[in-house]
Amino acid sequence: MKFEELKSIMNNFINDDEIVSARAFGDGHINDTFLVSCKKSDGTICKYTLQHINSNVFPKPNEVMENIVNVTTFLKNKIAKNGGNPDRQTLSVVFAKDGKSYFLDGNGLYWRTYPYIDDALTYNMVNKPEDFYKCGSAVGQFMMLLADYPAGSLHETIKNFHNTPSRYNDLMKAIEEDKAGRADSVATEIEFVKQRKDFTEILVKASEKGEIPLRVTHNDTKLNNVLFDKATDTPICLIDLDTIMPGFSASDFGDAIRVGANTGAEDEQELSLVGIDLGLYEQFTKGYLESCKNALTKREIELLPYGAKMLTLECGMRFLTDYLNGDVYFKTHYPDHNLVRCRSQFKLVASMEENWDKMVEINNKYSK
Ligand code: ADP
Ligand code: GN1
Ligand code: MG
Repeated sequence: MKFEELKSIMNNFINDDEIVSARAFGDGHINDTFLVSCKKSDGTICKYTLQHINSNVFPKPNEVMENIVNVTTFLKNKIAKNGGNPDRQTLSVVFAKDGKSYFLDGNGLYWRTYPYIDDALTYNMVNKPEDFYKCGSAVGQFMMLLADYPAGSLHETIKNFHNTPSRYNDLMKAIEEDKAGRADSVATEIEFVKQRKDFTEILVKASEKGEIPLRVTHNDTKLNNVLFDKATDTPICLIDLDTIMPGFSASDFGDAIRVGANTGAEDEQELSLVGIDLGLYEQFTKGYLESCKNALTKREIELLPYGAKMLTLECGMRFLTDYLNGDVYFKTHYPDHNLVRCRSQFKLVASMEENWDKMVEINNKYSK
């Protein structure tokens, strides 16, 4: 997008500041993110993250923003009470001049902005094992901070988001419809999923039977949604709050493992590089359980390794579904990108299956 266009959108949020630059940044698969820099009349520079909310993915962006305003307000109060920095340890919504938490432009696009959190960065892969230990604590703490948030007041921003059997059905429908004419070429991947149909039901069935509670969860805890402090390499906060909804602890645990404990990238083409790194799995499990095991039930703790495999399988299924539908959901950078991502996820699932006993052993070690 052109600078002038971004500038005119940003002008709906901020007043006298002079917008000096705007550029696309970030590796998210859903929203369009821009870093906007402004120079105030007194010469100080301030930066904002401007995002176009993907309304194909989030049909009701106003509800997404209502959740985010309420949750971040709640978090800010808690963080301040705990002696933390509420402007840095969670996102802050910048309200538009008309008082709304978003701006709807003439083309029907929804925009929102947050102050850019400076001296921070995100990773697509883990740099140092201890960073992933700290990441485990951050994910556990996030859930703890929201333990007394009124879950019933949250909008479900994407229906059945981590309902894996429902994702399975979406895939079967996509195979049936075969919109992009690609189903024949992915018979191996389809078979891989079909063989694991019963597995897809484990978390949802446990919930239906009342074995595990619904909690307020982030639901998108992959590594690059954790903002790290540049100087200390310590997580500052979880970002990308669009999918905060009632969910399972195992989903937040699992999605973080899916990305952070993979020896390869989410879209690694060389599948021999993809697998579960048990050292990193252990680091995250240790950090996560230290921060929240007292609040989790025995069954929830037991199901954490299942969450790791579930979220990896589910994400692979979602990439495959999108590939079959003609790449309409996730941003892709080349024609087979979704298929490459899917294969990398399935390779990781297979690696988890090979190392299953060790994953369970690690879980047992830190649950005591
Ligand atoms: P998406 O839904 O597309 O993943 P995100 O909200 O995760 O969008 O933002 C994309 C990237 O932009 C993040 O991974 C992070 O690197 C960066 N980012 C987003 N918000 C901020 C912020 N407030 N401060 C600093 N960096 C940010
Ligand atoms: C998307 O927005 P981003 O890139 O952080 C997706 C997640 C997937 C992830 C796969 C709203 O996350 O569910 O796990 O891609 N977000 C949404 O990398 O669908
Ligand atoms: Mg993101």
